[in-house]
Amino acid sequence: MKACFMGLGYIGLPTAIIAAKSGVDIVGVDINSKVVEQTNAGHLHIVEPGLEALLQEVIKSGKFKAMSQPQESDAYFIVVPTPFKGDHQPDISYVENATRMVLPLLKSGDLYVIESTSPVGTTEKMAELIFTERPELKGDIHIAYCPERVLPGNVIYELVHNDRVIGGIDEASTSHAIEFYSQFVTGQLHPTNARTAELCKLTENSSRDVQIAFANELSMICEQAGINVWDLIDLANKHPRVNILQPGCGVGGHCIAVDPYFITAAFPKEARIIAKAREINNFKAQWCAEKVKNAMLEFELKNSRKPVVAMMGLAFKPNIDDLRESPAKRITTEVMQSRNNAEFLVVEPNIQEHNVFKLTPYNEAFERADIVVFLTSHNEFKQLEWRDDKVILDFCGIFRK
Ligand code: SAJ
Repeated sequence: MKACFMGLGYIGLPTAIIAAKSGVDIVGVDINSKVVEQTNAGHLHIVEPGLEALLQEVIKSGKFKAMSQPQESDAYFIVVPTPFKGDHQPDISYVENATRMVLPLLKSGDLYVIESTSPVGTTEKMAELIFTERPELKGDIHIAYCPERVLPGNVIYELVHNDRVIGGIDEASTSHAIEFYSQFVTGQLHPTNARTAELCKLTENSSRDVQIAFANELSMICEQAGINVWDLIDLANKHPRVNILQPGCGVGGHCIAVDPYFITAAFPKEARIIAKAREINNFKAQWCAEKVKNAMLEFELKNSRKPVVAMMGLAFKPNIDDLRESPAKRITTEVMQSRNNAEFLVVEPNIQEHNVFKLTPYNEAFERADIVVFLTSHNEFKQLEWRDDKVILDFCGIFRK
C-alpha cells in the first residue's frame, strides 16, 4: 500500500511517519521546499518529543520520502491548514489546492481523506470538485473525513491510542478509511458520515472553549465579590456531577481559540453560546490587561515612582514554548505599549530568546519587580513563595492552595 500525505506540519508529518512505521509506503508532500529538504535529511521542522528518531528510522527503512509533488498512490490525505480570511471566515483554499494537486493522480479504488479542521460540508464540496473534474471516478473512489485530536507534545502516543471519528460520503468510503487507519490506530475507530465527523471536531474544541469561558466568567464575578475563584471551583467540583475547568488570562493556541469560529461563521443565528464563549475568553485577556494597567497607576500614585513590572509567561499554556495566539503575549504587548516608561521584565522560561521581548530569568524578575503578573502557570513559577511586599496579580492560579 502506498499513501501520499499532503502537508507536513504539526499533524501531517507525525501521522505520515507513524503510518510509514506501520509498513505503509509514504510520500510526504509539502509546498515548502525547505521543509522537504530538512525532512529528507532526518531533521524535524516542528517540536515534538521522540519524533525525530522515528523519522530517521522510517527514512532508513525506505518507507518514507518527502517530496514537493504528490506521487501516484492508493490513498491520499489532506493535512493542510485552514486559516481565516477577513472576519473569521474559514478559508478552505489550501484544502482545495491540495485536492487539485492529487486530482490527476486519482484512479479507481483509491482513498481520499481530509484531516484538516474544516467547515461542515467541505468533504462534500471536495467530492463535487473531484467528480466534476473526473466524472469517470464517480462511485469508484472512496472519500472521507477523519479529524485528529492529538495534544502537541504527546502526539506519538495519542496518534496511536486515541479513538477517532471517521465519516465517509457513503458507507463504502467510511469502511475503506477505517481499514486504512486500523493499520496504526489501536484506539476505537467510530464510523459516521462526513458532515457529522466535520462538526464533531469543531464541537470538541468549542465545548472546551465554552467550559473555559464559564470558568473565566466566574473569575471576574469572584473578583467583584471578593471570593477566591480557585477555592470556589475546587468546592463546586466536589459535587459528583460538576466539573468546572480552570480560569486563566484568556484562551490561546491554534485550535480552541480558532475552531469555534468555523461554527459561528456558518451558523450565526444558531451558534449563540459558542459565539458568546469566544467573546468572554477574548474579553478576559482585555480585563487582565486593564487590571495590570490599574495596578501600575495605583503604584505610581502611592509611591511617586514608576513600578518595575514582571510579566510572567508568554506561552499560550503551561510548560510549552508555543506562543501562537497566546493571550499572555497579547496582554504583555498591550500593557508595555500603554506605559512605555515603566520598566518591564518579561519572562518565558521555555524559550531562550525572542525577537521582540528581552527575556529575564524568572527568579530575577520576581525578586526585582514591584508588580508581578502571572499569566501562564509554568511549573517553575510554582516554586516561588508569596511576598506581601509586592503587588501580585495571579491570573492563572500559581498560588492557589
Ligand atoms: N485553558 C484554560 N483553562 C483550562 C484549560 C485550558 O484557560 O482549564 C486554556 C489554555 O491555557 C490554553 C487554551 O485553553 O490557552 C487551550 O489549551 P488546551 O490544552 O485546552 O488545548 P490545545 O489547543 O493545546 O489542544 C486542543 C485539544 N482539544 C481539546 O482538548 C478539546 C487537543 O485534543 C486537540 O487536538 C487540539 O486542540 C486541536 O488540534 O484541535
